[in-house]
Amino acid sequence: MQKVRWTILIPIYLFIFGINSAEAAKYAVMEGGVKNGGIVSGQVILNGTAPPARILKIDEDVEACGGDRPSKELLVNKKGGIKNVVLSIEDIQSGKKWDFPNEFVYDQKKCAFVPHVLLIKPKVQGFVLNSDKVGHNFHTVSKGIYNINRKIKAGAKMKVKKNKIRKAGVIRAKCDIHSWMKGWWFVAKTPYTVRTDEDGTFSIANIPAGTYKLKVWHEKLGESEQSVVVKAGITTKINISLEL
Ligand SMILES: [Cu+2]
Repeated sequence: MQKVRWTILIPIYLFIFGINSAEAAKYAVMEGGVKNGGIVSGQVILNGTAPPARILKIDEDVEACGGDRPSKELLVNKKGGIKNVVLSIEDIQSGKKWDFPNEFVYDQKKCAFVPHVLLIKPKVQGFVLNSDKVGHNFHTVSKGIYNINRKIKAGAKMKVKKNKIRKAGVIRAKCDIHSWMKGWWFVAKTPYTVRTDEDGTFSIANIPAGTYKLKVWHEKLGESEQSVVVKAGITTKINISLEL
């Protein structure tokens, strides 16, 4: 009996302890700001030729939604630059202030999520709009970050109250009425988190000198990381190539 009890108790103890130590490693803003920080900038490129975009079949509320359209799951420009890749330095305990908006807006327009990838900070408040003439059933899927399943009527909006987005991580958004509607919310762990533009370029500024892991996330190309050395007052150029 004694043996059985311990095998149950030890994992429970480790589970609780694990949560506490994760809380302790939370990001803190450096007093007086970052002095002589470095910059990491570069470009994310697709290795090889981009396949033609998948065409989304619009088979519901066509009048309000519009017709078939290319998917935004992989946006590559003529030179191979990939849009909507999120780059982040997360193993940094303290640094610059959060320079993210204090309120976000996420729209549903022509039965598509705008922006396709939303970058926000934890606990932030915001609005999910419905700019369409039809209702949407806004539904999020995440590992305990922010899960909601709610109808938003035509022209209405839903407030996401402060602290509802509990922690950093990835949230998938969908609509249960229009199956093609897919979007992503990336909740940053630190303010050293950016998203690539149309050309696949990015820049992370004001980083205290040090060696960090640069995390790379893309909805279709997955997750990876690489080491980056940041030197005081210097821009470090990094080119990243991803494969399908
Ligand atoms: Cu919808």
